[in-house]
Amino acid sequence: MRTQVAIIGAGPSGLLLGQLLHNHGISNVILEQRSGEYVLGRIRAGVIEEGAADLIDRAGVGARMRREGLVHEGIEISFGGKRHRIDFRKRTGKAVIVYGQTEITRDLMDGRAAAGAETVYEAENVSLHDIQSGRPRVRYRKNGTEHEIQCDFIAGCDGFHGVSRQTISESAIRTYERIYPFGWLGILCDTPPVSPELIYANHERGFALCSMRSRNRSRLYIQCRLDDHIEDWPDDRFWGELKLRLDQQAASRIVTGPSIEKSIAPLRSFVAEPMRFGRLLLAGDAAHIVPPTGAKGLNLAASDVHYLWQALAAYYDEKSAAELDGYSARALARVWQAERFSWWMTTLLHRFPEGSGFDQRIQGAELKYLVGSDAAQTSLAENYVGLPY
Ligand code: RFL
Ligand code: PHB
Repeated sequence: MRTQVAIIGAGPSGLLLGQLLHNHGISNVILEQRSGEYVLGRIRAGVIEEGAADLIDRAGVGARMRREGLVHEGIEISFGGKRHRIDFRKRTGKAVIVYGQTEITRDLMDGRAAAGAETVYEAENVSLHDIQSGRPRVRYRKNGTEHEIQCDFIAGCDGFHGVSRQTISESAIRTYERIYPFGWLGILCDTPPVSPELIYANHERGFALCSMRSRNRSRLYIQCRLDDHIEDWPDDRFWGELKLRLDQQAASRIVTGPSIEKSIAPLRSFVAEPMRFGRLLLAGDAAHIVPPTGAKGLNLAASDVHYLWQALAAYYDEKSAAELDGYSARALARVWQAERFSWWMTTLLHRFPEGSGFDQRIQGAELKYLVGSDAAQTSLAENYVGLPY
């Protein structure tokens, strides 16, 4: 089989890139190792920046997000028993949309099916070949038969554990990493949100986040130990712990119910440089990871895809490789801004097990500065709603 761009991975990066390329007349095939159902079963991001929302519109699949997504014009930061609102609209003129990654993925899948573009689910043993040549190839196995795709470019959109980045020789890639000494325990629950806006709580027992998916579905997280297991956290214990970490008013508004999903995620910052190796271009979690505190992972995947599809369009429309040559540097400049913000939010809001009294006093001072300073609130707001592409 031959196509112009072979895309590895049908997460948000791969599906969004595929749709934008397809709409522009650039042929592509997506290879995904899991089933479509499995991909839709992963509960992940919930906050969409305006830039990412515009790109989803541009891909032609934004109608449901615009209809059902909740526009949020601020967040609340809770510490010392009080909540403080950061007003995005006032500080930046912008807002974010709360709409689940699962729903975006579903909309992109539906769009792709309607467009008649090919996705191979349950593709096994995907391997990349000749990425430094002008004629790269991808091989995979499906239902016991070996297949090969010849293409002009390979887009590695296969997440942190994918095969694309691992194909690159170690001497050609440089990685930067921080692993945080805690995780997030998250539950999804069909109960109304604690508050109309997201609450990010700093508490001596650890961080907590009250988020949502809709007016009757809550997504809640608490900081947990890295060696905690799901079985250690029956629903009652989760609700009890969340209550302790919120201010009294928010705690009194919690409506408990059985969890419909529960998972533990470790927190990590990671960047691989560069993001291009010959004819292989990395995008999204395949190239970088942020801790979820800044709600940036999915949004960074979208900005990578924005730069990448424009570069590929310029290559095919104008026979110019200049934008492709600049892809890695352009994408990484924005990646590092989001890495900094996500690291800062994580450091500001979590309890570090090894943290000294000095560290805690500095954290307290930073929180007080934030809620007392217009400049500090503007800085948080402009990063949270998303820096320009
Ligand atoms: P994905 O979503 O991991 O998709 C990669 C796809 O590639 C497939 N794959 C392969 N396919 C073929 N062959 C192989 N060898 C393959 N190896 C892997 C995988 O099956 C998968 O389908 O990466 P992508 O598309 O780059 O998207 C990135 C986002 O999913 C991620 O950044 C966000 O979910 C991060 N994130 C959040 N981001 C936000 O912007 N806002 C948030 O509020 C937010 N909250 C979160 C999050 C991530 C979380 N976890 C658990 C990681 C909250 C959590 C808890
Ligand atoms: C979520 O709703 O899953 C969510 C929201 C904000 C974050 C992280 C996760 O910072």
